[in-house]
Amino acid sequence: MTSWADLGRLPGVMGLDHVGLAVIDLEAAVELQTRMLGLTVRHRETNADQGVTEVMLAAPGAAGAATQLQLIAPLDEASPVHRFLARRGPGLHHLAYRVGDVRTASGVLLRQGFRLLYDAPRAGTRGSLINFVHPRQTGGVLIELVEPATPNPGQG
Ligand code: V0V
Ligand code: CO
Repeated sequence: MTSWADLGRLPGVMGLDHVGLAVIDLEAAVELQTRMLGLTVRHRETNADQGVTEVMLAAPGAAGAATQLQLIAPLDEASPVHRFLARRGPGLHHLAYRVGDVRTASGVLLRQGFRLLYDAPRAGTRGSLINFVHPRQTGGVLIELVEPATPNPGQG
């Protein structure tokens, strides 16, 4: 259990917000996830700043803040996801942990000696604020911190 002494030295993770998969063919990936697992599309968005087009899916009937699947395809060759696909092929790209306040969480991680990719949080899905820790510092998995814009990010 988290003790009071831990508050302020932990980033305040509330849950696994989403798992990001890098894909080449977005619609084929959506079709696979819906046909194979029955996941349903919750949201679609293009994020030019991140260089991706994305689709968020979740289990049907899952509660509002349920963990989602984020399928991401590169917008162009400058996209970090394009580099990822060229190097490693399609697959697990990042784990996104939901936090109450991404600036606070980032500060805590900085004090622990981690480097955040951005000096200030950037715009993520549905008006969220996001930042990342490089996979080199985390055992090979890109870690995203996400502060949702709304309290029930998976709904609708
Ligand atoms: C690169 N590497 C990875 C990786 N990307 N390893 C695991 N998971 C990944 N996603 C490895 C790569 O294979 C090399 O390993 C090493 O890191 C190279 O590091 P690098 O030279 O810094 O590589 P780059 O230039 O590919 O950049 C990696 C970073 C880049 C993480 C800096 O992908 C980035 O800026 N990511 C943050 C933005 C992003 O990913 N956006 C898309 C998601 P070896 O060869 O050294 O062993 S957008 C999103 O999630 C949104 C909008 C949202 O949720 O709201
Ligand atoms: Co993400």
